[in-house]
Amino acid sequence: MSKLERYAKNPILTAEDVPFKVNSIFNAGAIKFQNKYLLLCRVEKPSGISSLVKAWSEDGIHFKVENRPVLTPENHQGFFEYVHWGLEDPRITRIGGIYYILYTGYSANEPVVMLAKTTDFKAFEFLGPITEPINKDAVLFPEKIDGFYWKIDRPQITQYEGDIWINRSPDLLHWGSPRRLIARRKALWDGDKIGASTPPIRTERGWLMLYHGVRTIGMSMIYRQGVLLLDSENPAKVLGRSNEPILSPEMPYERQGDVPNVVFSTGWIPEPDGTIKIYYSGADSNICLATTTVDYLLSQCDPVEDSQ
Ligand code: BMA
Repeated sequence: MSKLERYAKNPILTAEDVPFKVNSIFNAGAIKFQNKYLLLCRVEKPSGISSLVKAWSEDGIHFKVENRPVLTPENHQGFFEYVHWGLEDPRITRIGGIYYILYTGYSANEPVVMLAKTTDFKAFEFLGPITEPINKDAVLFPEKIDGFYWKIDRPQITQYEGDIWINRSPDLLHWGSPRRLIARRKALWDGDKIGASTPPIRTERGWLMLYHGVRTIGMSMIYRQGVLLLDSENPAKVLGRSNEPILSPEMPYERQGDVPNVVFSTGWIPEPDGTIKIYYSGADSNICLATTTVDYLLSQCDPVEDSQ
């Protein structure tokens, strides 16, 4: 395979596949757990408030959604005030035997990044907000680098503007040494807002991850996916960035839905043969699959100028 291919029968999950009443299912974190593919999906209830539900698969394509959400605003005792309007857009990172979930807590306090951890995806420990508002689209690196945990997130200047930042922590709770990782590129596909999409994976050339870029045209905000390559030893150093998106809304299920013209990924699963399954959502209304190779994504990373 030389490039990225959408699964022919996309979308792989829609609201009709959810065994309880929802408006939509989208933006799933993804991981392999006990030899199965696990998606932790955002489900928006008819009320408009989102929770997170698990969906399981043997082959990474055909998923069965569980009967009820596993993470809800109501089960966030002690932290309800940060999530009472919903839990959104989970990203999963495994460090050793522990699975960490970074997700958006939405409330009257505006969006913050929340952290929870689990070893079995049944019992979860809530560690609460790990940023101030407004911040979202956070991903955690899967190992310590230079003695620290590292995360990437997106503090927002306004509702419509924000760059991607990186910071580090000795304990996953206290974060510091923030650096701006990459900025928006005015007039390009990622000119108005950017954010981390998938947790970084280690490759022979550095840390590889997907990010999303937004370009606003008239009333329309178009969300696309690009790639970033970061230095293995110093992830605050950017080695590569795609000048063109690797995935753009083209298909009807990406163009039409609750938010038109959106492709948005929050999870991917690398396979031992060098292929990688990218789970993404079209138009905030479904879950889709695209497959590519790590080599192809690396080939899409263009050299960067210091000013980026
Ligand atoms: C982002 C987040 C995502 C959403 C995307 C596209 O800002 O709110 O949850 O999928 O916009 O609408």
